[in-house]
Amino acid sequence: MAHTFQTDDVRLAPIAAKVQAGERLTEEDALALYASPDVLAIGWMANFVREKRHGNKTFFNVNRHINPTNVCVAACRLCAFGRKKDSAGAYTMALEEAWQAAASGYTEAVTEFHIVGGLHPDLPFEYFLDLIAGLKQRFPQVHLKAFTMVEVAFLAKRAKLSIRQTLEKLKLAGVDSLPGGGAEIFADRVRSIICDHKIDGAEWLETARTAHQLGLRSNATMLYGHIENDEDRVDHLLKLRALQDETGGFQTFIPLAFHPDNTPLRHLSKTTGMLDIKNIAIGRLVLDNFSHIKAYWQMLTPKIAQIALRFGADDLDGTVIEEKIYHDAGATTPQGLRRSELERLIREAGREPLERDTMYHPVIRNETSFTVSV
Ligand code: V47
Repeated sequence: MAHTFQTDDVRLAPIAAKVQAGERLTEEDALALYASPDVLAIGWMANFVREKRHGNKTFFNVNRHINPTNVCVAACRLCAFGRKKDSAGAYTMALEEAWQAAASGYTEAVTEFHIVGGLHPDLPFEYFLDLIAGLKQRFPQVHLKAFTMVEVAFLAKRAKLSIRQTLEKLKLAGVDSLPGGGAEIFADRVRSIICDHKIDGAEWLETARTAHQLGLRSNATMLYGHIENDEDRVDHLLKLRALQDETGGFQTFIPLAFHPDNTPLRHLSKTTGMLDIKNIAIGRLVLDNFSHIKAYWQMLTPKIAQIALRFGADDLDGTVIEEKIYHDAGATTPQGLRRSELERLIREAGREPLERDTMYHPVIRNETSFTVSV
């Protein structure tokens, strides 16, 4: 690292000493980081950790999002994607349609399908099992990262199964890992306002714990920039860190910037660059037991995500191809980025692009084929 640590903020010097000594940060440290405007000093520390773990390596993948339905019994105030069954714009893909969506524009390059959707009141559990089994049959080499903890808990209730049984059946059908959505902010006070119909924070964590016990790895998200405060964010991070100590099952932490447009919270302001960068950096610093911090370019914009690569992030997510959840909420980012565009963003940040599969194995490509090194 070329630069030395500098700050005028007296709260940060002892934290920097801990970071350099590889010591775990406390709740008070995390609150001091959020309270400080010295984003360069915070970024220095996060970059120190990031480079110690990954050097210049920056990960991305070639993936496609599939959202089989936007019909949702929950009416979360944070969401612009969900629709009631009979309302305008509601859709539910027939299985054939979902498989076709997966195939549309499909090339051998795709290594992951990211599959999430609404909590549909009528679709039987078998629909989801068949959806997954059909995808596995048609695209056996593609990793299926499917269903948030919230969807799993909902499917369990609908099928009158335990969370464990539900996850076992999903795994048997072909689910390879779980995405990190639905975590939002764990604090009840916030959850009761932004997503009161969802499982609570403790249930989200318990579902993740069960998934990890069954050998299914998952990601974890945190939605920021709405009505939460610093204490809520720190509480969220510490709960994730505690579960990771126990299971080691989380792969990546993804701070998600709230997009208010077209949601019942549309009166709130959009997040700022400072808040975006601080959440990446503080996530990197507090979650010392997470391997990866993802700057999800769809949410942050490619420009902020690129800067984040020098503030703690080591992953940009992927090509995505077709995104609905944030675009319904007013995101103006492109629907997808080409592999070459992701590589350019990474190279121009002075980093080394490394295509990965979902499990962070390197993907080696030549003109006509690819192999995943395991
Ligand atoms: O859980 C919903 C969020 C999440 C809005 O695991 C919103 O690799 C902003 O979790 N503004 C789903 N955010 C997306 C998600 C995700 C994305 C990329 C990669 C991975 C991964 C996971 O999107 C939801 C919720 O927190 N969300 N509505 C909104 N208006």
